[in-house]
Amino acid sequence: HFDVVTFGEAMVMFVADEPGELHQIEHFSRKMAGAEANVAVGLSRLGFKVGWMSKLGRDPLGKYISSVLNSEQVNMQAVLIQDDRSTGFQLKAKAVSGGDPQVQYFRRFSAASTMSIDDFDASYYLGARHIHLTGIAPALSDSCYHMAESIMKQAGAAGIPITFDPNLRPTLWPGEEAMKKGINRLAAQADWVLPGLSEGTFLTGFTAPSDIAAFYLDQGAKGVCIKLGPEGAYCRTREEACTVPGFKIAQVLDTVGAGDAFAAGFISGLLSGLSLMEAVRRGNAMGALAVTSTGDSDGLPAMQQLLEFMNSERSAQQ
Ligand code: KDG
Repeated sequence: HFDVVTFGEAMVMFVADEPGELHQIEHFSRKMAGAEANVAVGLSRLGFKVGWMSKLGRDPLGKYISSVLNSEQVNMQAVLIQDDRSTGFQLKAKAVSGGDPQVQYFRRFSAASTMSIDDFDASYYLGARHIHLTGIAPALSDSCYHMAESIMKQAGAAGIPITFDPNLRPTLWPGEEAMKKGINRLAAQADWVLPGLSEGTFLTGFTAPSDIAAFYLDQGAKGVCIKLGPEGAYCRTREEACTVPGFKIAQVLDTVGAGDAFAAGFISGLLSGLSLMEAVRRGNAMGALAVTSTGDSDGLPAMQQLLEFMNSERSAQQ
């Protein structure tokens, strides 16, 4: 049995080696991207048993993703090969002064977009201690949306806690209203909703973290964590609320993947039975470590390294 199971699309990511617009770039470095796969890698490095459900094409990009996730010890038993489709990829610009870099996807009609609940054995995910979903996989196709909904329903009935990161990707949806409706419908079935502040504002119409949290608590969530970037995160359940300050980072290289790192840290805290504040603090520490590297998951630490980072920061603050 797994500690955590997730599902989604992994892509090969070609990150520009030099600054400039994507059409000008001559040299790229190859990495792996994909929000759910990043969370899987994060949790696996922290020592948890993780399963990832997906589809890849029978092509060199798919082989590369398999080899990365195998070497990260993410379980690949529920990764299927779709012969008539390709593995998706993306180009990413070099981030300038620590912002969000330009990204171009090549993932339409990808192998992963053909995922359907009937392709997977329910015992793979229903044996897990925890399930993590994001709003990206459900945006890939109707069958992927249905798969997310169905997993959430089954997990809810089986009493398996679910975290849901909205991870808004407007280019994957037919329009903003469809995205809002589609994401909120899934969020209403999650135990924990983990939006960024601007995502939460878009989805609920509220600007204050406490109001965004209240919106999802009213719909049945157990807890809501709103990621505030360098300011840390605000978390609220029915019983308590806290703002946990972020960790200071000398040089922010690339913010993509910070939310996934937060999710991995926060979930690890839940699984280890930490208090809400300590789980959020772990999420913040993971997010801080993730922004110090250009790959989405390169900066993710092993448990020992994470605890050392958190301890050194604690003493720096005292
Ligand atoms: O959260 C990071 C992801 O955005 C990145 O790894 C790529 O999954 C990805 C996406 O769809 O944008």
